[in-house]
Amino acid sequence: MSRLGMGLVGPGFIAAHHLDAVRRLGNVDVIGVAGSSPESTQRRAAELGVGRAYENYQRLLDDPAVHVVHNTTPNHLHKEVSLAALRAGKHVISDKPLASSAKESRELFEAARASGLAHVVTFNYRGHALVQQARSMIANGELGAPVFVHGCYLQDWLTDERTYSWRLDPSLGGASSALGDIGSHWCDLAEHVTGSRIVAVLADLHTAVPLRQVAATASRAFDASTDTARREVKITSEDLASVLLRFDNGARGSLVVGQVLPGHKNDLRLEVNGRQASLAWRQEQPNELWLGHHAQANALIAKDPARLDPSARSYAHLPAGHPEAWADAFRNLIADAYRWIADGARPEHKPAALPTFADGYRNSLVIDAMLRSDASGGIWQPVEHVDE
Ligand code: SOE
Repeated sequence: MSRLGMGLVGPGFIAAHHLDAVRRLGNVDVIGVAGSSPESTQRRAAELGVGRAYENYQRLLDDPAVHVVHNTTPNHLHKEVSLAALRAGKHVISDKPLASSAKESRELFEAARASGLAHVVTFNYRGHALVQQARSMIANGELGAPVFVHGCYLQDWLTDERTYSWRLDPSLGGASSALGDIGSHWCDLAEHVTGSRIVAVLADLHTAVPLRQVAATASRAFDASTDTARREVKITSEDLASVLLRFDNGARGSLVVGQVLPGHKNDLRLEVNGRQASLAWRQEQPNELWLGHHAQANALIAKDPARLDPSARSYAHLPAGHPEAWADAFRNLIADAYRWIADGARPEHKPAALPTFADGYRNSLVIDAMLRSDASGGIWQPVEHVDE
């Protein structure tokens, strides 16, 4: 198959970035989109420059021109749409978190594994060249054995109590809010970069803004609503989390997550300290990787394809001095997904950096263990092992 057709279900905020990434590939045709109502789908299809607006997602799945389904629906619809797509014989690229709960994620993982189709979850921060550089340096032993893995994912778009999102409603967003939305990215990144698994967690969760004044129309991530008519809504899911971590290689770690922290826009930071050296990467400065030493000068590695490890080089497309960022990393993930699909989607052909439903399921188990730990009043909880 030389060209592939893609269809997208859930044409909201992130959908535009899926389409942008796919359009940059060259061998993929954007066939159509399906949304929550025929009217809203028509409008979004026009805004996004997409030819077909399906009446509902089932019509999209019935279309033989669609080989790959991008599932960018709100979390509570992930399972239904991804399962239906797999049953219709379509490859699936799902937004994170994989589903609303670990139980649902498990169903998706098992269905995907049995399907022989490609299954991808958008832990897109893996797609940065310097993230791949960090991963290869650790795998090559350049840091020595990792002993401490720590960092944060901090945002401020939910600071204002007049801002509301479906992510805060457990029936739409799932059991966790900040952890599922962004803590999930950090945990995936920490495991991917270190090549080790989080096996136990101790979590303290908190809702710093327990009452919100909700406008008639919900605001999108990073936007404030301008509506004036409002009602008060009680929030039960966490907007802050502090977590201690244990990894299967014996490393210890910690993570802080928050979405109500003024000044922090999309502040994801990961630091790994090995016995010989340390490294740190920051999402808002993705073209630099900090290297820390004990008995020699510290260094900054710049994103320069000529100086990167061969496994990281293909994730950098521009020469030194030309920054690449969020959208480029997202495109790298989507490119890996379509490369895998074009190669027949066999497990042995999966690009090493590409996150699958197995990663999405394991990630749900990590978040689930954090929720259990907090509910138990602060007791360490093991993370269930997944046989992939
Ligand atoms: C909002 O918190 C959000 O858009 C997340 O949903 C994305 O996954 C993250 O990459 C950026 O922030």
